[in-house]
Amino acid sequence: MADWDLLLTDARIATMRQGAPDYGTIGAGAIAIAGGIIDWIGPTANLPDGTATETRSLSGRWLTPALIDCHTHLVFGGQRADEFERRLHGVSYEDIAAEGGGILSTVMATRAASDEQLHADALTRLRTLAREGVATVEIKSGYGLDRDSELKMLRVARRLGEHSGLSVRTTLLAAHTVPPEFAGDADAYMDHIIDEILPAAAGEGLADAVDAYCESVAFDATQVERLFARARELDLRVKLHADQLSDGGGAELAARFGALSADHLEYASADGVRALAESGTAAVLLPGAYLTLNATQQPPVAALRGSGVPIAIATDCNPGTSPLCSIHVAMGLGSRLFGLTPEECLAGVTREAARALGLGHDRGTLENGKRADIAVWDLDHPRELAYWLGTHPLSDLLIAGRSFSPNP
Ligand code: DI6
Ligand code: FE
Repeated sequence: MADWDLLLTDARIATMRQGAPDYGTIGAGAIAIAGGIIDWIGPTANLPDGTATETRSLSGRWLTPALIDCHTHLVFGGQRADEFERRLHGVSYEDIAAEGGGILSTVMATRAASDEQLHADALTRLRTLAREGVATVEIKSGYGLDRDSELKMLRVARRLGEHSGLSVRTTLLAAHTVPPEFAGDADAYMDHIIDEILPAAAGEGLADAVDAYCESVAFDATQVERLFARARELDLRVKLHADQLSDGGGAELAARFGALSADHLEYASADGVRALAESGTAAVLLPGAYLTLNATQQPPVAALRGSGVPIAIATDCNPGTSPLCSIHVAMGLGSRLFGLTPEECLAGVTREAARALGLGHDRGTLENGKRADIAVWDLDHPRELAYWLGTHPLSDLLIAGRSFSPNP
């Protein structure tokens, strides 16, 4: 007879299983959890014999996989509301970057900030996400742009994973833009990343993946290719900020290196989409950046959908282009701005977001053998998650089978 730590009964369950219709719904379901893992899930009527240390009746509440924010820049110093204001007076994002503002202004603030300050500010943002049902968050570096500052950011991100109770995946984004020390010489800075920063981050086990900003204001495909080749030698998976402001061949490049994800993709070409489909690379759509930049070119959702590319959604929480710290608003914008269905939005912050982090085997759906990361909602139906903007219908968040309180 089975011996469980926790048994959840009388639940409606959106399992979000791959290929299952209608959110993979189990109408009157139960979940049995042992050792932080889902040991059994199904209709309560079929529950096998077993004993549980604790049983909770959920009174018909909806359960979904806990949410996953698979693209954030949560660790940074300062804020850039001044640039936001200037952009509303007509100055472009590219112009501000060319003046030495933009990403570089956050680099200065991040270099100047102490570890403690960075940690405290990011923890506040992490808890804000957790209050919305988020259990797993990806955090990128990219506002240090020298070895010590990039490692400082990654260490802060790792420490957040160890102390916050949430699961944090770290990504090295030293190739975010060219720092002042290498002004005008992107190739030399790329050499520095390849020879110094990347091996140091890999040596300390600080990065779960490597990212780059492939864009006219940052690095071109040839430069990123050199970085990805080195990442591959070090056994690190890659992902890419691709084709956001122009078609720089980013989707094709990401696919060529079997990237976990290609993110943004507003200007991705038909060839790019085909390449992503063939390589199994996830598309991560970032409607917060689209909205903030007042963009008009939509990502090729119909083509992505039609060719079976997994579509994830994330906040891209960053001080420049997406000061958005709400996965619910990201979902709501995904449907309103990009035409994603509420079910695609929920899959985009669960199953497909897990895939975009290389964690699809472990979380993102509610199935036997997966981590018991479960969000409990006060909702009539999970389609409401993309429908409401600005409400907090979370009733409980279980991380590895334990109720998680985001409040200290
Ligand atoms: N993600 C990024 O990293 C860049 N754009 C985006 O969507 C720039 C972030 C920034 O301006 O700080
Ligand atoms: Fe980003």
